[in-house]
Amino acid sequence: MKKIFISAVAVLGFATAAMAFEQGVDANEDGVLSFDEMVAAYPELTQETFTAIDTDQDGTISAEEWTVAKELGILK
Ligand SMILES: [Ca+2]
Ligand SMILES: [Ca+2]
Repeated sequence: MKKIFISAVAVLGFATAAMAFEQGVDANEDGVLSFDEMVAAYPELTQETFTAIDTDQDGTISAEEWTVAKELGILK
C-alpha cells in the first residue's frame, strides 16, 4: 500500500500542470468537489469512500485529492 501511495505521489508531481476535474464534475465551478457533486459523478460513492478520498478532511475533494483517488483506482 505504501509503495502504491508513493508512486501516486510521483505521478502527481509530473501531472500538476494538467490537473483538473473532468468536465462538468465540478458543477458550481468553485474548484473543489462537494459530496453531492461527487455522488452526481459517481452514484455508487459512499460517505465512507468520500471521507477516504478527502485526505485533508476539509469536507471537499480538491484536484489533488481527485487525482490521487484516480491514480489509486478508487475513482474510475
Ligand atoms: Ca464544486
Ligand atoms: Ca479535501
